Amino acid sequence: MTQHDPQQDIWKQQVGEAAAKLVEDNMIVGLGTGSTANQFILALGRRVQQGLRIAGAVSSSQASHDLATSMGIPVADLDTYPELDIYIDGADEIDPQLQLIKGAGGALLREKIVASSARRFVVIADTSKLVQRLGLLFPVPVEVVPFAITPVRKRLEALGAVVTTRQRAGQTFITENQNLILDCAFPDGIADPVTLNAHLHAIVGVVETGLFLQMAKQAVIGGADGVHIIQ
Ligand code: ABF
Repeated sequence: MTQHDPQQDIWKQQVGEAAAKLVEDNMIVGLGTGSTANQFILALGRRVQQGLRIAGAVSSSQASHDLATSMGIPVADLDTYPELDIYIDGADEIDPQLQLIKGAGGALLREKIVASSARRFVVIADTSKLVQRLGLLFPVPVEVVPFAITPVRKRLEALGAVVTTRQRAGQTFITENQNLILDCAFPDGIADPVTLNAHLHAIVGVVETGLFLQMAKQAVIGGADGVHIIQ
């Protein structure tokens, strides 16, 4: 894990504001999860209060739903809006091809569902999230059906992963979908994310992985040199 730099909070705020400017009148907007996505939601809320009229929003977590609602953003669900114009969310790692590791916050399944329902997925982050190779800083979170946890763990270990069951506050972490998360560390990083993701998905009992590949179209990155777009 990288060390927290207070400057990062300012960069997150800057990318949140830049991302909110990508939202246009009458768009249906997907809301990500995490501290960077929160800055986007706050900035979008301020724009809505100033008169931006979005058609609706869909949230990837209860926390983002609650924050958005408190800002006056009209949040509905995928039954109401099965297709979104734009999805904006953070990430844990971003490589030069805009392949991502996501899910440190535990919302990866809903994040991936909302991202895949959007015509355009924009990832937002500060420069600490940029990596040359995925997997060196963060494990890959794998969401698993509780009934299958032990056989799935063995199969993940057979793929070379160092597996930890996600805990929070001393308890086994349970996702909003009532599943568990196995964090899979790959000490040398991930040489071929596409093949790894295919192997992970082939394990029965795996619901989803935190590898978001060929999904993000654009990255809005904040750092010492200001806000940059990568695409
Ligand atoms: C979500 O929040 C997750 O997919 C990712 O794990 C995390 C990033 O959080 P933060 O912006 O707080 O670093 O986007």
